[in-house]
Amino acid sequence: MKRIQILDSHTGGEPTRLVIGGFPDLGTGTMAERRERLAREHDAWRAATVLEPRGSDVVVGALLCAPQDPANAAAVIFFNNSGYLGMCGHGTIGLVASLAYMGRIQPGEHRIETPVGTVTTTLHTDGSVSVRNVPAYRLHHQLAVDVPGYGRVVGDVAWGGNWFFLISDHGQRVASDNLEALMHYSCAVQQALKDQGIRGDNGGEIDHIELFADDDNADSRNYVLCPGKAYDRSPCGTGTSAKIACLAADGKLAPGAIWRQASIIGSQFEASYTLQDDGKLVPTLRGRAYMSAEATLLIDDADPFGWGIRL
Ligand code: PYC
Repeated sequence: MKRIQILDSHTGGEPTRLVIGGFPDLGTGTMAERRERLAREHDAWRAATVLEPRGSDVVVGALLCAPQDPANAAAVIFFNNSGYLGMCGHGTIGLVASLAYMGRIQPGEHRIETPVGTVTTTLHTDGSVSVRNVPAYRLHHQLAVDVPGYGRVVGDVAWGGNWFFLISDHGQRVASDNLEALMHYSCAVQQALKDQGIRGDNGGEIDHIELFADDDNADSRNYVLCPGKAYDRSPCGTGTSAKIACLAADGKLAPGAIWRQASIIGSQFEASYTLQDDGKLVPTLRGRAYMSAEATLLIDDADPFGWGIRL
């Protein structure tokens, strides 16, 4: 019997399963190198943790690692049903809440290493968490893609810790009673980007699709398709960062101004940005996670689905 120790939380409805023990040792190196080693040599552990029958398409896994720099609070590798993520905003908020639950951190600032850079988090005394993300930027403005079944779709390509295609003019109803249509549309866009070779910098796959609509209680409501055909229940921290980069590029959001991004289920993140001396835009997101489980996953060697159901 193999055992994996986990803490589950959710951030605005989006689950994070933090692995605190049981995975193979990934050794030393940068978080990008350790993510590569996990993917290449130990991917079965990702699958066992987040796929059915223990997990589901919506669960985002987070492997807690020792930081390279001992001054940092932790290091993390994010993964899901289809592979590995760069950064994850909701997951970082879940990680910080979990570290607090474990008694490993107190309110204050804590730096976390990720495969795409180190982020600075703040655990506030009210339990909410701010994440000063990696720099975000818009790569393409109003890029047209031909989407079979839907025609010409125009959107921005932006980096917020993952690659996003952001669409405002989509003709879809961005509402929680229209999830099937939103999934169909966003998957078609995702596939069209892939088929037409449209990528981010360094060949990065644009694997997140983000649709926007007006919202009565926030500045905007989004629907975010994540890789693996699951939609984000939270407003998506990296997606909100990408949105902030586009708003700033359009001159629609000033440094320090608050942007309230609602998710498709009505949960919210507050976001703003600062400009570094080198001109890079650094988004900060604020949200809250709640602990939902503390458990040990069991993998029985005799179980034909013990390492997850891979279809
Ligand atoms: O919050 O950045 C995020 C995120 C990425 C995928 C799911 N959530």
